[in-house]
Amino acid sequence: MEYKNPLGVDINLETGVIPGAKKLVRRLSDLKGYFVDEDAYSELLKENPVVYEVYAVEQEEKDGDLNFATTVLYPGKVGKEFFFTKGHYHSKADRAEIYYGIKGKGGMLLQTPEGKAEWIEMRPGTVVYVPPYWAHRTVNTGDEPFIFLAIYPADAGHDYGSIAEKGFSKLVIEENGEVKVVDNPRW
Ligand code: M6P
Ligand code: ZN
Repeated sequence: MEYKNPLGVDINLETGVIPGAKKLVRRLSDLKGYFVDEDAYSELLKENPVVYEVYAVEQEEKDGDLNFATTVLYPGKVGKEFFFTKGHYHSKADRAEIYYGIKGKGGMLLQTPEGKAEWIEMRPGTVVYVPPYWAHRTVNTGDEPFIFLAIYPADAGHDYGSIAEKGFSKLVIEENGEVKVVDNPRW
């Protein structure tokens, strides 16, 4: 039997960086078609800000193993819509996931394939259980980076397809200085 080595790493709780992790950067240009207000998207694309960064420690895609990753989701809006992660189902759709809020303010939109949506607010210390089959997207509703940890099965995979095409049935927007979860007119 070959055993893998255990690993302990310290997440920087201010920056979200995991030393030695693989870093992925998503800019606004990587989120083409994701935001409802296309004019606001084109305008902000001139600056093409970083929307989020992911620091991932991933294993081979094998049943039984676990991956973990932090995400640093920057504050910002496209029109009224707050910055968000792409959002995905798992390629193995029955795989669950756990999120843990580290810094900043935001929440998670979850959705079943039939379009039933849920919004869960997240603060430092909030644990969110993502059940099997639910798509999930995080949203930064604050004015500082929203940082959280995710732990997910190594064989879960990411299925971006239907979210990239249709989005979620709900949008998270700012209206009159308030955070609102409203129906997506394009759904
Ligand atoms: C979390 C995890 C990752 C995911 C990342 C960004 O860290 O769920 O698996 O990649 O968020 O989300 P997305 O892949 O939807 O852009
Ligand atoms: Zn996931």
